[in-house]
Amino acid sequence: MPTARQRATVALAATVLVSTLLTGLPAVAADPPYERVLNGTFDAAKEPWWSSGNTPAAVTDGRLCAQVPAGTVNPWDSMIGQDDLPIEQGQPYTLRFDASASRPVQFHAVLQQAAAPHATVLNKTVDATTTAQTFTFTGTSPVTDTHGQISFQAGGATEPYTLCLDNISVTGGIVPPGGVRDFGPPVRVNQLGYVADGPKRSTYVTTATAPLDWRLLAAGNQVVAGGQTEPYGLDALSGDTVQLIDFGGYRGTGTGFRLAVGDDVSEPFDIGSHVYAGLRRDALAYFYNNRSGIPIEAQYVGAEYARAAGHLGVAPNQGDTSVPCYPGTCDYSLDVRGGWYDAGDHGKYVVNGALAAWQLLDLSEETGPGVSLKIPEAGNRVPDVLDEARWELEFLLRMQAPSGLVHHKVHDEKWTALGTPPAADPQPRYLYPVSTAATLNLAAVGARCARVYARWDRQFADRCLSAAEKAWSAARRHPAIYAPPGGEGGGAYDDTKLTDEFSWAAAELFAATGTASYKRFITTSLTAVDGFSWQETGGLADLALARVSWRLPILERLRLRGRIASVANSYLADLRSQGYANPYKPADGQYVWGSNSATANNAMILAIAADLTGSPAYRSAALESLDYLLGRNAIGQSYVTGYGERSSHNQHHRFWAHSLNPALPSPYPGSLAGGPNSHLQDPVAQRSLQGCAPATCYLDEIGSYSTNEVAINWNSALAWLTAYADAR
Ligand code: G3I
Ligand code: 9MR
Ligand code: CA
Repeated sequence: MPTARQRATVALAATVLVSTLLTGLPAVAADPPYERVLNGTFDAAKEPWWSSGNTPAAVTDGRLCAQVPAGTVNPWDSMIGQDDLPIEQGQPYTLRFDASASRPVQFHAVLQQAAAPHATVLNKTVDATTTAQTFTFTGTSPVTDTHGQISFQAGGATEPYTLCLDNISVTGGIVPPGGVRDFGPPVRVNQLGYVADGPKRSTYVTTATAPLDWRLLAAGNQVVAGGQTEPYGLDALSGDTVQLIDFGGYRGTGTGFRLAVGDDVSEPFDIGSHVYAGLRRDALAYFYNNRSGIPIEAQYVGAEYARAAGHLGVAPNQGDTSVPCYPGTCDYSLDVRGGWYDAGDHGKYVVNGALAAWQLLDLSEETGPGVSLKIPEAGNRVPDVLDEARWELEFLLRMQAPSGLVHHKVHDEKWTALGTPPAADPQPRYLYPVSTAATLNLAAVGARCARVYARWDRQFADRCLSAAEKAWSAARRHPAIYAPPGGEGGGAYDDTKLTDEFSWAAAELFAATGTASYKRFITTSLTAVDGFSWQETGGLADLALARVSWRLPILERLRLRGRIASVANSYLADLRSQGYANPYKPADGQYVWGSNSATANNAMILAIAADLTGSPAYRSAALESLDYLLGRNAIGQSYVTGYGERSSHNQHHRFWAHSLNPALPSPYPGSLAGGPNSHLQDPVAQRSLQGCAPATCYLDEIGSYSTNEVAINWNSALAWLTAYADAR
């Protein structure tokens, strides 16, 4: 995990800024000169510095040292560099660095456009000796480009040598890091729309402290309702001073409404009973689009999104049809075809896959058969949402070794480049070792599968149950096999606390079978602070029991309902106490990776509490949570592709990489971005979001995987919530 060392990088660059994270105040950029490189001091990590494949580089004694090979021709045949430095036309830049080499050598220091025509700010010859010296060069940029590149070009050597660099700095330019951000109109609304009989609120960013008049405008601009704003004050997590607008008294429906305060006018939105009808389908279409091992056909998704099947062994793919264990970990191969790609990458990870499949199974219990989808299985008499979940379940079953233990994940040896469609991935793929967490995830989702599928396909339900029971016994015999360390080419999904996984699996097995002996392993319950996630599954035990409360004695049933209601109360309070209503309010004031899924999952808990208690306040809060995801937030961003005027459309994805390659499509409509992440865990976020207020730490850029990736467990949460919002 990159967290610790990347935090160090952040801390370093943050010295030029007044950090919101520390002061709680909105970010204020210091005056120029601005530092343009990241991690120029190599205190811990190498990233985001890179080097040519023939020039291995590593951090040694706090410097970056590279092994420059002999026998290359051009200076750029052996490089060390960093990308995405912004350069501005007519602005002077100063490059400063320390360099030494294992023998006296010459190399080039270059600041230029990364891509053709490579317009150059400076290109200087450096005479390095065995003693470190400081070099300073200046130049003026002939162009404006956000993709400037600093490189040290050492090609053309006749003998190999070691080149060490440190304290690299590039200063210049007048645009503050990250540029000037545009958050759209200060009247923030749900840019998709409001459910006719649901809550209708908006947040207005203003320094005014007294109530103001608001107007609701219909499509033709006529005022159809009006009232007074309610002063709120400083919203801590955004740094905004806001007022609230409640237009719930308006009973009309239609499209193209806008809210206005003075001259400030919101983005347009609808009001209707079925504003989520389209999104609930698209949120589920995410899964077909991300299937592995099957062609994605134009008849279901349109020509633009059609693509060849990935990882069936057709060149250049190596195929998931017979994947060997990671060298030295076991001596067999498994057929682990199918399933969904996890996210923007081509990995398939059992813990996350199980959670996402579980959420679709739970959705089928929440709303019944649900809507029909454009998938090959449509019309087979099984609800389409279950067909989709089964695509993943079949893969999860394949990940089980004969011992009953389950492999943690399958992924590429190295990360492929963005813009690589699944079928073009040439990397070797490996099966990574078994883990107790993956095993328990299969036990849990397998048990849920057995219960849900019982009325649709008895045979499949039986397969699910026997795999689940086998997994459970294997996990009992091997309770502490932890996920292997991250490594290259795939996510870690690491977890060293498994009491929650044992408890969830036991609850699902009890729910499926009624076998009392599982009950003593149910040791966790839902808590507001943990909610649930791929890593923290303790709360899912209660959500499992809630589906079969008839199996519990009356007293236990009442307690269960009380626990879920008390968590819902807490989320309700969190939602009401924020300027931008949101049931996610992290206690430490920091947004996590995938924060949008925390919002959606907490909203799901509110919805389940509404089901259990009949309390309309919980349903309202669940619906109001969608406002946050769809634009009523600190940056006026709809985080769902294709829904809202200002919607995310550059998410991190290897096939939906239109922003890098115009021949590839943008993300499919209905794709949820990960959302604000305080920890700035990628170089793009580190460069552009220094000092961001937690709720604003988001960039709709393809490179920002820590704020702007898509993922199966995030879209499953959106699918669940939008289906709920549409069904009631
Ligand atoms: O558990 C700690 C918590 O105790 C702490 O308070 C909090 C704040 O620091 O951090 C929590 O851990 C976080 C963890 O997710 C669980 O939420 C880590 O900081 C955070 O780095 C970690 O992020 C995960 C990320 O991978 C990096 O491992 C995301 O949840 C996860 O969604 C993401 O998943 C990636 C896959 O690795 C690869 N495929 C794409 C996918 C989506 O981006
Ligand atoms: O693309 C990867 C994304 O799916 C992951 O969530 C992320 C963190 O594990 O890593 C991304 O891959 C990047 C890698 O970590 C570092 N080199 C650049 C990769 C992005 O293209
Ligand atoms: Ca856990």
